[in-house]
Amino acid sequence: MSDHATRRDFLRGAAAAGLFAAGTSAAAQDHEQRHKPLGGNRPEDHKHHPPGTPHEEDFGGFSRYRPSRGRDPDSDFYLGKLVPARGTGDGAFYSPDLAKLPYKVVDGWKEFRLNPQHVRRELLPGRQMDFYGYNGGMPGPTIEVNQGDRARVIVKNELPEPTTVHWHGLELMLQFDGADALTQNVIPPGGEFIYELELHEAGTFFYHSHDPMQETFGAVGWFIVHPAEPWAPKVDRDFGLIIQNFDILPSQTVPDSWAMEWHWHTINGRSGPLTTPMVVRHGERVRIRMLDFSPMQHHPMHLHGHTFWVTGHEGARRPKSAWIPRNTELIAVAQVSEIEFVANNPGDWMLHCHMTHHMMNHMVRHVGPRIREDQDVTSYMMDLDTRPSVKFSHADPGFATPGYPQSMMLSHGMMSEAEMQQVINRREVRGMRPGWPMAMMGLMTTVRVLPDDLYDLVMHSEDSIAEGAIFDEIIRRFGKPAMYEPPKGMGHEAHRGTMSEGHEGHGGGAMRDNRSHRHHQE
Ligand SMILES: [Cu+2]
Repeated sequence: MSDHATRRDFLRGAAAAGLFAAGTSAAAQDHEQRHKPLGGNRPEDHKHHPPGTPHEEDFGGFSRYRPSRGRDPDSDFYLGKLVPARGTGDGAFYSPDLAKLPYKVVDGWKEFRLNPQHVRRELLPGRQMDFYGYNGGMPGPTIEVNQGDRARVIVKNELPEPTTVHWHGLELMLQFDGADALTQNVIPPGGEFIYELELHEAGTFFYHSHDPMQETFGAVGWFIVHPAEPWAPKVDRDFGLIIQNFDILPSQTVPDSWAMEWHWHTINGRSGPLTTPMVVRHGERVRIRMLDFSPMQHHPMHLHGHTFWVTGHEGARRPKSAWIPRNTELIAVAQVSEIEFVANNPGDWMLHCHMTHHMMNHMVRHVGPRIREDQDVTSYMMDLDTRPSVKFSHADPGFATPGYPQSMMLSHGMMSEAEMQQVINRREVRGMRPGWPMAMMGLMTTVRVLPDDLYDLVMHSEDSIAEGAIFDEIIRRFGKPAMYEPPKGMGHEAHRGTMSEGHEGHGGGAMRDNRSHRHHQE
């Protein structure tokens, strides 16, 4: 289906469903529109061919558009293993929230300029921290080349201390390996060093400072080498996620490189809920490359709603006979896992680290919430039966633990309205379920699988989309609306101590415009 046809279809369909919130600020009108079904009135018809779902193909019992596994585990299409791309995406590598490093061709070499430097990065709205990165980014900008290319990287050290750059995984000429002392002299502050890399490999590599302390400050970036012969099957989407942990002590903005308790968890330099969702079309073949560049923690990354194939690592692509189906993939320090799956299950699906202490920031003892306020720990430890009761509330003054930290810089417990707007006023999150930021913390992000018409509405239209409208429509088309309970008081306002107006009773039925009607009294 062409993009034009798709757009026509969704405009027609979306208008009928009242998905456009523009000019419909009255709550009653919103409510009515919200419950008007899109297209026909027989949802059971949509089970077979919901709106926005292209024609089915047969892949031995595996469907591109429905959760399914296929009949024969040894078939090429089992769990979507070799199901081809839909042809809807361009398959270009895309690392949300990270830049790409430009180059110019000089005498047959692709010439990049990489500047190690101090970088400020906003991990969450208002949480500006200090790092070591490259060219204004932490992680640094992505270097992208093709197998067979020759790359020259001119590194100018803008750090206040010496550095070198290591090209992780490349089988390169010894003198360019970046291992200071062992293979080269350090690059002094203000100094320059030229690395020449002749790329016979293909795969997911990365560059980083070879000073361990600088690594804990964030000095890393992608080095993607695309294969001369494209990997088969092609993908519609190719995402990259760099996972990191930092220890940033109370009232500080600089990571502690000696620490062992990592409590800021980031994906591409952002913590949930500020991580940017990966938005894909229903039925697309998707690749996600994940690098763990944490100082010393591994991450079991778990994807909801889909089973993926592990197709490669930082060394190279796996032979297809060695692909492994999983829904949780453990990635250790300095390792990459590449996963591929067919996005056959519409909705907003978490991709998150499954270690409980990485599921939100500040899950360590020296920064955690003090749950028994104003009590002398040593006295009640002498007699555990006298322990005072736990008080666990963000509004609890016990959170103001001496020394830590002004408002704890918790992920969203203490966000101002303006800061929350920074989270929810992004294109990629439009129409998600009210209150969704409460679920996204620390080392978490989202894969949004949207039927074509809803994808175009979210990603390409300038129309405003009411909070929850896309989610509701997916429930209506693919879920069991009669059994669905809308959110009650789950708007993010309800979870902040400073909440001034509630939405109890409205819940998901509150069809609010993200941009202009958030304070509309309903
Ligand atoms: Cu983890």
